[in-house]
Amino acid sequence: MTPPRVAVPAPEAFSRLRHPAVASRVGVWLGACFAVAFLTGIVSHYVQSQPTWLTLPTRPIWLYRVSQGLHVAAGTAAIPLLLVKLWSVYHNLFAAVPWRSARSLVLHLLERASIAVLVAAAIFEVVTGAINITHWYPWEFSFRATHYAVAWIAIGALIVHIAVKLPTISQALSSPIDETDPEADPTDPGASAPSADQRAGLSRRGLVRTALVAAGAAVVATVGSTIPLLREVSVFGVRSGEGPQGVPVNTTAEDAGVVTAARDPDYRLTVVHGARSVSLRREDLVSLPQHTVDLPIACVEGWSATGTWSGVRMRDLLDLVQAPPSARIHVVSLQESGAFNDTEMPGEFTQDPLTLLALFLSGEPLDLDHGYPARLIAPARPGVLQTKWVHRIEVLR
Ligand SMILES: Nc1nc2c(c(=O)[nH]1)N[C@H]1C(S)=C(S)[C@@H](COP(=O)(O)O)O[C@H]1N2
Ligand SMILES: [Mo]
Repeated sequence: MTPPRVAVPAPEAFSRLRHPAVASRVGVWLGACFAVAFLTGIVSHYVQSQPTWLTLPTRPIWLYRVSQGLHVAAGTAAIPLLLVKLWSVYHNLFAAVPWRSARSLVLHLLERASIAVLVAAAIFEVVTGAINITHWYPWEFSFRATHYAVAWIAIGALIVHIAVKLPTISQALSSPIDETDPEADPTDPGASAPSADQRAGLSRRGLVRTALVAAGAAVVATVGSTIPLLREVSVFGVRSGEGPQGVPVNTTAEDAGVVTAARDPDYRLTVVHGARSVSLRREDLVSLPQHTVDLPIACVEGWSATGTWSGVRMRDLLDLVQAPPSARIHVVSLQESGAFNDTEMPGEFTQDPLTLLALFLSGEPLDLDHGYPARLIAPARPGVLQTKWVHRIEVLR
């Protein structure tokens, strides 16, 4: 009697796909995404923490825009790849541990423990990153410190994993992906000549291609927040690219609770250097020499947009209080609470002729949501440090 033909793949078709040939190929791409995300993550961490021992580059002006765009794109691509990778190997986690000797038992358990750490860390990074780019902070812990610490755990566990699996990986990568030679791996049901059902189903090559297409599609669907040309196709981009004066808004003046203070006619910018200090109204700032620069706001969340900013050079303001060359400063916002209401700016940025205390965007006075009466704008810096509603600048040394 001929068995009935069914459209669903037979179970052995799945076991044929859950194979090192798939796991290693998807793993190579996933590893590449993790490497890019790790390196650009280190960049972002230091650019934000600005340790005094490190001189940060101020050129090219798009440095942070590109590096953080890559970070978010690599993390996004990693999501479908991680799912396919886990699907192709998870049965191994529950397989019985072969009992040969105490030593082999310990080695097996150690290997599984390291994979458990890798999987947990990888899922944590991808999930917290994805939640962060939607600008939703549902946790108590500091996102940046935790995401950074777990990245080291993930990359360490990844290196151990690659080292342990190297023989399997190199064997899998050097054999044809859809191997049908029974000699190749006698324990592999897919290694025997494929049945009609198996041939009709998805091949391993097809699965790897599908995973890569899904990763590419995920990137294209989100990266438009950074690349204006792709904005139209980026249906899941977290920022539409729209906002007052053509630049998206991260925190509005209302959210920051600064509407009254920012509109107050008694607003003064105070610049302090030791015992010296000057107090300037917005009109005073406008009557100082004005400069215009094209610089991007490049948010850590991956979106970015270029604005044409005009205002006073930071260096000119610091000269008013005779600050030394390349002085490090502390910048304070009218905003009273929140993590972004004050920032430090190292000397390489305060000295840079492109660093402005901006008063205008696209030739109009700054929108209240973009930081009216005055906001920082500097090259190659993350958006989070481009403080809005500035009212005090202190020279640190
Ligand atoms: N005072 C203050 N400044 C701030 C913020 C803030 O919340 N408060 N957000 C920062 C972040 S995270 C970004 S990305 C930019 C966004 O600037 P925009 O809203 O003008 O685009 O402002 C930065 N400056
Ligand atoms: Mo941001």
